[in-house]
Amino acid sequence: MGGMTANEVLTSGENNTTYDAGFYELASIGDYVWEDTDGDGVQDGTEAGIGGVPVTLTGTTGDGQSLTLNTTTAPDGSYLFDNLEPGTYKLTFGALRVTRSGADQGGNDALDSDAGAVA
Ligand SMILES: [Ca+2]
Ligand SMILES: [Ca+2]
Ligand SMILES: [Ca+2]
Repeated sequence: MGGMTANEVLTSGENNTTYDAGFYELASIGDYVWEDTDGDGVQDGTEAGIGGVPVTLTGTTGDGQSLTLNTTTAPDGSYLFDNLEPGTYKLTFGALRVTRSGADQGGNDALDSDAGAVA
């Protein structure tokens, strides 16, 4: 996506160095809710995803706009919020009638659980 300024009149000898253009790429966050059958907080090979779990993203874009988005996990447990402006966001996972695993176990962020207590 390009951009365009308003007309700027330049007069004789003027040196205007204030015309800059900022760009950013959209971001995404996800991606998985699973049944941690051994309760160790780490996705193990035999542990399956949980579909139909409500997931809410709340936060503030980099330019200060509040944002709330809702989705539910797919049958394989996956979810994704994409096309996000850079910003600060948190995720809330719907309550299930099961116990939440401990967060940040095992040292591999691609495989660990990141959900702590609901504030
Ligand atoms: Ca596990
Ligand atoms: Ca983590
Ligand atoms: Ca993780």
